Amino acid sequence: MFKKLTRRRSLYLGLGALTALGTFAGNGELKRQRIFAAYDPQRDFSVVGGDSLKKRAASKGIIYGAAIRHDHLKEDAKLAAAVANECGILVPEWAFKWSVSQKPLRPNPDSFDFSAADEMLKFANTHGMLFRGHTLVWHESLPKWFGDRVNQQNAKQILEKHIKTVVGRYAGKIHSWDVVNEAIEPVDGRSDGLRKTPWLELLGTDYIDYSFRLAAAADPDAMLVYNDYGLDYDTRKHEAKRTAVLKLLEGLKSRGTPIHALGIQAHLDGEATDFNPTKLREFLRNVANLGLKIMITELDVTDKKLPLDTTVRDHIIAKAYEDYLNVVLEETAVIAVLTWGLSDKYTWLSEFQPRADKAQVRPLLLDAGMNRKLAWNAIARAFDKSLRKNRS
Ligand code: 9MR
Repeated sequence: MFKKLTRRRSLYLGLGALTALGTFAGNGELKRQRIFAAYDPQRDFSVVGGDSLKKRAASKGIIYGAAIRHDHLKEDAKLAAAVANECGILVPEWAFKWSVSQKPLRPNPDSFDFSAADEMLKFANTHGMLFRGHTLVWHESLPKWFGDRVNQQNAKQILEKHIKTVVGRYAGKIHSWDVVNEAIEPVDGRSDGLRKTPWLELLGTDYIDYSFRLAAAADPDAMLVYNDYGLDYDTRKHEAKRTAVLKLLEGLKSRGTPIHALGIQAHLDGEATDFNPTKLREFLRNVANLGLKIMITELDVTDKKLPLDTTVRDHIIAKAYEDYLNVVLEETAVIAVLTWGLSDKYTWLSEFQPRADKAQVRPLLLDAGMNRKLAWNAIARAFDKSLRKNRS
């Protein structure tokens, strides 16, 4: 799997890179070899022209966009300008969740606070962007009152009220809804692969079908998506997840449940060496054969364990983006690519996957000053190289 480090290749690496890689001393030969294999300073990440990602994607019939927090969008004019320039679709990172941080959509069982979502919809409309919803049914980001108030007697009614109210309010204005998020977890040990969640405990296995039917009734025009992570690599864990997700999708389709697309989150790892294009292609084809579209919904590449040197780090991250998207964009069922954030200034990974050396993480397309990085080039190149014709 690892490329041998030839003399020619070691010369390519140069002294700076070797010094950077030297920071890994003590972490073992295997890790060093992995980094060497991933870092090829000769790799060409050049792009032609300065067109935005949304324009490059659109010219191939693909939608590009990003997840952004409403507070960041409001407070940071430079970020807002970059989002308006690069994105053809916007998804709130927080605003549609039942409860996250200080801004709950569901402050209590009887009320809804749509202010953050409304602000983001307005921004999307002002800038001619599509708008998507994330997420209606998830085991995380539930309010504190949920545990105290929801029981087997009222769970169905509470879910129904939530979906009817939220989806109904934005009916006709939403490109797609992540109706159910992360419902599969083979590690939980159930034969159907379902994750053990409060929703499963309260409503049984029907809760997924039921949620999709409620969403379809509230907005017949929105594309309804099942969204999940851990589907990308050639590992036993990801293979089990792909198998269980396919089984779930087959079941939903066979029961006539209104589901239209799979959302593949694609939280990638810059250090991963188990990317297998054949396996990924096969999975995408299997999903497409069910008559479903595919969206890449939360793309980013963690640099948690990559060398500190930003030249080396940015190269490895860009390679991960481009290699992945080249494969994914071959599949014509893939209609959209969204990154989970746009600038390294704001990324969940700085909190969830911080670096041991405490350096700023660099998993996204723009640096903290909103300048385009190699990862931006990588994504632009993948759109440019895609052989698709604009179908719109
Ligand atoms: O990026 C999001 C982070 O700011 C929130 O604290 C967290 C909990 O709501 O969710 C993060 O987004 C997740 C997304 O909703 C679902 N897939 C995984 C994402 C990263 O954890």
